Amino acid sequence: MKILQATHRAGAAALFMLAGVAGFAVNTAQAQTPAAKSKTLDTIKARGVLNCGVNPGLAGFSIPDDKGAWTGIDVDLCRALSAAIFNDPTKIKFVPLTAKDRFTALQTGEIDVLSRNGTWTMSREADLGLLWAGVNYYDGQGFMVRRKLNVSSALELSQATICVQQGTTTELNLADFFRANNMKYEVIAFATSNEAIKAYDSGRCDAFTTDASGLYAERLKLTNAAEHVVLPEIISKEPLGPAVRQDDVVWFNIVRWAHFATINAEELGVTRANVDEQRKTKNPEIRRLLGVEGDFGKNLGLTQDWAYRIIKATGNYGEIFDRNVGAGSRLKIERGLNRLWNKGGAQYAPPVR
Ligand SMILES: N[C@@H](CCC(=O)N[C@@H](CS)C(=O)NCC(=O)O)C(=O)O
Repeated sequence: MKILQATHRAGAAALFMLAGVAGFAVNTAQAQTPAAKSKTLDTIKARGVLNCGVNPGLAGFSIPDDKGAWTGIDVDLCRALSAAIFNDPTKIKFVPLTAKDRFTALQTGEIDVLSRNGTWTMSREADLGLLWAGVNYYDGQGFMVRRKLNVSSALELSQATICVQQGTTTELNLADFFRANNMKYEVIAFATSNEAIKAYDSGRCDAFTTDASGLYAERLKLTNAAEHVVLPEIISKEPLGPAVRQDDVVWFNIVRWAHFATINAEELGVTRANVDEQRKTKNPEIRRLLGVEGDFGKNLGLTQDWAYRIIKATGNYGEIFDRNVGAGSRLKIERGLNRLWNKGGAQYAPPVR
């Protein structure tokens, strides 16, 4: 009898605990239901513009034309955000920032997002209190030299003078590479890329080093691009993407899903030209992405058609890449690692569901 009672009591306790757990689960689910608040999003909406930190002038990434109209892969990330928030890709104040000043501008709240060919590194998140919302360009560092130097590998650059930009991962990788290979070098570091490339062009340095995408872009500024060659070595990983502060996880999610929307659109064959037509599709994945079914934007403080707005404004990731840095641009960079995951590349987005 005693044993029975004890068992009974234990059973009741177990039941009670189970109920407690179930109750807790229900409560948490309910607590998550109301639309999450983003202070950053509220501020942007009240201000009427997105403050977007960009590179002052890097072809393919962010560059103003003579009328002050900005284009580039990093600019398009901001256009996507502006489209999702305001249903208008032009509600943006572009804030040009040097490599050295960019993180302070984000930390102090001068900008809402930093979309400036910034490499995602551990210390930039852990020490600077930032978060990378994604990778819109997988890159790596390379070298450019004068053809007449007759050098075919970066390993032949011992004793060379190298032009580089301050406040970049480029400076650090350069030091690592020469140390690891027991080579000596002289570095001349500049505050801006313009100064660095000009110094290289004028012959002050034997080599110029930066992200490979930057080599393609900066080459366009040289007096005679044909006199220069890019060496085969890629000495680092440079996952470039937009960064935000750590104080607003909902805003972080908005930036990250704006980028993912463009990747998912490419994977699903949704383009700027066919996005209206695609709203009528039976494909459930496309219907969810475009907000025909479900309301996935709501809990981020966005509308049901948030991703439709993005694709309508910027096109999918493949279109963004081609137009700015790929085949349809002056840079003509191959997709390489930036192909979709199912086409042999590294670009991958989780599903909208
Ligand atoms: N990805 C690297 C380098 C970024 C960087 O600033 N690169 C230079 C060289 S291409 C640049 O964009 N300069 C343009 C400018 O400051 O005008 C980093 O995040 O540190």
